[in-house]
Amino acid sequence: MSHLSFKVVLAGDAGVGKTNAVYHAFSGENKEGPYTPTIGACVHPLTYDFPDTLVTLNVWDTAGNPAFACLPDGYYLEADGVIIVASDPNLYQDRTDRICQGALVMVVSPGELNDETFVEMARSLLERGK
Ligand SMILES: Nc1nc2c(ncn2[C@@H]2O[C@H](COP(=O)(O)OP(=O)(O)OP(=O)(O)O)[C@@H](O)[C@H]2O)c(=O)[nH]1
Ligand SMILES: [Mg+2]
Repeated sequence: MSHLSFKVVLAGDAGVGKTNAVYHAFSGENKEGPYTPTIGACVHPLTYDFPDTLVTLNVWDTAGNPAFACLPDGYYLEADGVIIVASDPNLYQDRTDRICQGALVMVVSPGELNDETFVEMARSLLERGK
């Protein structure tokens, strides 16, 4: 059994449900309590068991509120994948093109980010890494 790890940046607008989705993917449960904006970024490992290979996504859940994301470019360094959840993905796409040109990019509409998004990213990175 081999084990691959990838850095995935989760980027997008404030309040679109990025942190809630990571919490659900990690625990299988909905996050309770009030909305708490992410400050900077929180890294969460999500591990998926594919045939012969464990894939860990180290998900960098970034702040959507610009007031809490004063160094956003640095978060994208060395990213293998970027998930963009935004009404206008261009801002995040431009940054991806500038900082981590080779990253695999998935654009998701607000409200459509779910467990399957992360599984699909893990599968795609695994396929690409072979
Ligand atoms: N009470 C309140 N709820 C909000 C606000 N903005 C978003 N929400 C709700 O909070 C939930 C999403 O929260 P998160 O998953 O933490 O959102 P996020 O994308 O991680 O947001 P950031 O960390 O700020 O980028 C959704 O259910 C929203 O409806 C707000 O300003 N006030
Ligand atoms: Mg958040």
